[in-house]
Amino acid sequence: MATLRFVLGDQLSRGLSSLSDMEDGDIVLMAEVADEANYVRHHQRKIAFLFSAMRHFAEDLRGRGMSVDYVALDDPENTGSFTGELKRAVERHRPERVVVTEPGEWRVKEMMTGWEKAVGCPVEIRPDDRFFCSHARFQAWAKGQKQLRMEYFYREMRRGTGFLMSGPDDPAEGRWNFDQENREPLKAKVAAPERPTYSVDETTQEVLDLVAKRFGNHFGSLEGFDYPVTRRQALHYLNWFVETALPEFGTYQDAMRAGAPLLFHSHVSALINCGLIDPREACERAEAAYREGSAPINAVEGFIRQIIGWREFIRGVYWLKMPGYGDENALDARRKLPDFFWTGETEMNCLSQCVREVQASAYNHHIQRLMVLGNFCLLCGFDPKEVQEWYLTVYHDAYEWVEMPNVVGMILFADGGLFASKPYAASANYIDKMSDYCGPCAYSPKKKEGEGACPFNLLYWDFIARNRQVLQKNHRLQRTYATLGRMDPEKVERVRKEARAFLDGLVATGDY
Ligand code: FAD
Ligand code: DLZ
Ligand code: SF4
Repeated sequence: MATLRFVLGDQLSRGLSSLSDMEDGDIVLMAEVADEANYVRHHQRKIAFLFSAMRHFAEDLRGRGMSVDYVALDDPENTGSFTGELKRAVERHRPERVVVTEPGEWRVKEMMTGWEKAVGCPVEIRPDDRFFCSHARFQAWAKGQKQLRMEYFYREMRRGTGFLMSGPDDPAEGRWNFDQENREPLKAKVAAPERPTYSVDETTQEVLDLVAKRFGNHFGSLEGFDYPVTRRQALHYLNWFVETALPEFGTYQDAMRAGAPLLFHSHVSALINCGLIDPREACERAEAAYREGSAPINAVEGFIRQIIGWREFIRGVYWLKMPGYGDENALDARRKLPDFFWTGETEMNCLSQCVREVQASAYNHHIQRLMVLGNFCLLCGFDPKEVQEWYLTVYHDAYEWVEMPNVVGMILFADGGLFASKPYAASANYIDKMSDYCGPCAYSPKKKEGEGACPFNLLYWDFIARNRQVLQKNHRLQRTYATLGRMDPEKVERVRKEARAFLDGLVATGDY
């Protein structure tokens, strides 16, 4: 009797642990299920990308001689859930056992642990070894630490992987981190490189039609879909990035420009998260570019740090703190998310640009997510649950394991500072320095109060004053609270009054 190997939509890797010992007669199961598309109402582009990538991956496996049982969304017998589809497949194939790779999300892990009982045959759950750091290793590293610091974890990962190391404890060029070089605003004469595009084949067109029909009322647009959907395209794209955009990736990592959403960013998160690109090969290619002299250390170190540092660290935090991490709300934030997060209809140009870009492409780069949208969510005090749902819905790379710690810990400080040493709160000055958003905006980044003052300036001091009790003991905010203490109390009250009027004016119908 054969083994049934259930491969999920974010497990599209030929080297997946659940496929490692395929034998003749074994069957790979893949299923498009409505529950996964609807547990949040994912961006249409994300669903289309994933279904197309899944269908192409199934073909790829078949081309390698494997037998794949693929259940499409519009199969009349489709039950709409992972458990339902596994149950039906077990009835069809009567396997001796089921083998799976552990999922990315706690929700699905809970489901998986019930499968043996639900389907009536043994289910083996294997670790996901596409990550560099196992759950056990992260737990051992975090043990006994009240606050987790990514920078120290990252050094461990550098030592362990050997990326950019000159000796066992010698980072290349004598430094672990070149972030100081990576904060340049974009000069007007610097043009963003043109990206390769990938044409829509018959399989992708079928999926685009299916998504338009079944999920046309979800957020976002399918227009101009040109993202890689096969392993070959993903590799082609990665190589393009390393050769063309990586050299400037570091320098302009924090810059933002209206109408140029990608700049020098890699745009590979969705490809890595679904398995089409292995994080190891992404780092290896980047390191090779450095060794060959075609990309500088600040770019390559910055890119590798995002992957072996932040990405692994964030996953570690998720599995360390689940379940319950998503319920944290240290700043007692309760405000509803305004409608313009779904429509982009706001006079605040920075927010409007970011929302319209994500509507069109299911993508914003990190600084847009962190310092524009995230900063605004923090300052306004939006309910962490609403913010989590938004971030999980709108991005094509969004999975709870990576979205949740970035929202709860990084932007909202809702975990009370488990890994952020202080909240990432900033006034308009930062956005003005790092982008060209403020020029045409209805508000002025320079005005601190009164007619035309940028809401970020009002909200910043309101946030600091509103959260005094929780935040004033944070040593990194001592100077901020000292400044607040020196400010004219009448001015503070005027600014706070304007901030409250702004907040009360936000329309949040909850209709989106
Ligand atoms: P690049 O800037 O080119 O970086 C290279 C790679 O590093 C990324 O592809 C990604 O794999 C990794 N990376 C960088 N920063 C992080 C980080 N903070 N956490 C995890 N991985 C990181 N990333 C997701 O993949 N899925 C999400 O759902 C997600 N939600 C986020 C929510 C918030 C509030 C914030 C602040 C960040 C979030 N990120 C998320 C992290 C990061 O913004 C994206 O990975 C990045 O913007 C993707 O674009 P890129 O591929 O061009 O990245
Ligand atoms: C995100 C997603 C969507 C939209 N649809 C499917 C699907 O139909 N079938 C599938 O196997 N996976 C899908 N996924 C990815 C899963 O949500 C993901 O595997 C789990 O969240 C575990 O990380
Ligand atoms: Fe955003 Fe304020 Fe600048 Fe307008 S002035 S773009 S609202 S930071």
